[in-house]
Amino acid sequence: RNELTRKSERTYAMLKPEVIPKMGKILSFIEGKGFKFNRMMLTKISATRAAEFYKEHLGRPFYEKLVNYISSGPVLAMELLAPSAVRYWRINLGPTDPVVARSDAPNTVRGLFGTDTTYNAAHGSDSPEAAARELNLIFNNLSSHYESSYTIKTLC
Ligand code: RTP
Ligand code: MG
Repeated sequence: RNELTRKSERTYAMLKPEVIPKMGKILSFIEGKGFKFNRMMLTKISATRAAEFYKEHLGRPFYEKLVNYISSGPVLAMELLAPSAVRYWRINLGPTDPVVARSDAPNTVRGLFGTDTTYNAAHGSDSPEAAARELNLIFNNLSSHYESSYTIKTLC
């Protein structure tokens, strides 16, 4: 009929400290794209955990600034569920630099809510393996709400 059940995927999304005061608008945007909020936690990440989280960037010129920034205030940690969630969330996040996003992909989280390459509103895992690592690191063994199927209402 008009519902399809597809295998879902999980991704790790995180609203960064500078957008916490306007998280409602961003959550509406995410909800409007059809993601399910599977786990969600407003939390502060310690500098040690932030360093572990971003260890792939160790040695890059922006690494320390990034770790300091992410551990400087509350973040909204989210497990999002959707078909092809990793790729779908990266598309909706937009380019790393919000200035680029505003010209190339304006209707994205970074295009709409980001400021610059450091204050770029949100994070998204870049692969299912990265998502699993990041979700474990941030949520430990907190339970998930939904099952791993995802029902899509279609117009056909
Ligand atoms: P993310 O991991 O946060 O979803 O972003 P991304 O894949 O688009 O960007 P990535 O290359 O993984 O970089 C991770 C975060 O580091 C900060 N960054 N600053 N040149 C810079 O100052 C610079 N480059 C990257 C950004 O906050 C980026 O999201
Ligand atoms: Mg990345």
